[in-house]
Amino acid sequence: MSELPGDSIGVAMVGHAFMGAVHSHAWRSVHRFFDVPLTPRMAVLCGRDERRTKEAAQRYGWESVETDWRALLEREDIDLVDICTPGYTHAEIATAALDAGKHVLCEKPLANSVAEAELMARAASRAGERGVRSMVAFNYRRVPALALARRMVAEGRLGRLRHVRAVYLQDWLSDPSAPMSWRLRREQAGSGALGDIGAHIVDATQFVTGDVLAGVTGRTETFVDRRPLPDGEGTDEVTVDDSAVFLGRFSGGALATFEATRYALGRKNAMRIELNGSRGSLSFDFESMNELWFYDGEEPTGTTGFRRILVTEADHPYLGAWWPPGHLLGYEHTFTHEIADLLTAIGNGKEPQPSFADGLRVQRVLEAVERSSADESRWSAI
Ligand code: SOE
Repeated sequence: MSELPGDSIGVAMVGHAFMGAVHSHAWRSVHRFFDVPLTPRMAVLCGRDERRTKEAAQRYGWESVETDWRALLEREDIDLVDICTPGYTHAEIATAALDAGKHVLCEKPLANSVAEAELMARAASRAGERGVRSMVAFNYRRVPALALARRMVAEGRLGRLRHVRAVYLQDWLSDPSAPMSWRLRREQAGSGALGDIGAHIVDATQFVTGDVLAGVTGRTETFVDRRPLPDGEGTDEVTVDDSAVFLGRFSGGALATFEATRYALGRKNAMRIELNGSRGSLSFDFESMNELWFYDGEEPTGTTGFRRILVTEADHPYLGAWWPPGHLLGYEHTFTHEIADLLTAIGNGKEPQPSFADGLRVQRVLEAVERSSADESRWSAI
């Protein structure tokens, strides 16, 4: 690791599409709003195409570019590698970076298979013994309303959890003529809606409940199995799921239902979670991400009802760093929070959360859903 002056940390980011843009925004602003022990230096952006990478570096504020991620591992001025590339590249880059002594932040899902995630978790644990840290980027944990929900569950405000209901609804594939992309190829994305957005609700429900899924059963479906290539020259096969629906049981006894789809017309990024406990219920929808709805079952029946908590008070999670009450936060802030937590953990010599071991656990859930879906004998025909 480099001998950077004072408290700075040299960051390299691999990939500069949607996630690269949003991570860049967070790296640029985190230390201006949060008292983090390390100040990021946006040292290098890495991408395969030199011209496009240079353009992106200039736009997002990176000092230099590389076109081969292996070069990052040789650079003394790089302390941390942020992986914002498709899933099939995660295992190779992350394990090499950790072995080279670089901290790693890796986009979700951690990998494309349990086998890859196991390799990564092992590399993370080896690296951890040398003080080299790793984290998987499940950003929805850093939505203040969901962090507040976790706090309320832990304080017992919901009592004993009975039901967990989680959906993640998008609609960008509803049109059968929407073009092919890497997200629709198993060898690149691992799975479809299941891994891309189902992984978020698995992580977020485990985070909010403070519990883990003990078992699942489910079905995945591909509604449109061929799509036009982006250049209009022919079509290609879709090899991932379009939609996944599954049931789960938490180790604490709560029953859970999950739905992840890219075919819910009109729902753009509706990540919704509802919890029902013996004392109360909570309800959250990312499309209104500054709100958390709480039903307190212990209030007198005449006046009880779901009430909206506007999660913008200074004592709500992360809010102290931002604007006065009522001035809303957005999607990008979740990444700033994620990186603030990461830098705080690294600076304080702690393991950041969620760890690669947590990412592996999510991967096991995804693979269990696929296993169950592939097994016709678990489907009761009518
Ligand atoms: C696309 O489905 C996507 O960008 C996901 O990959 C992200 O993780 C999610 O936050 C928004 O939707």
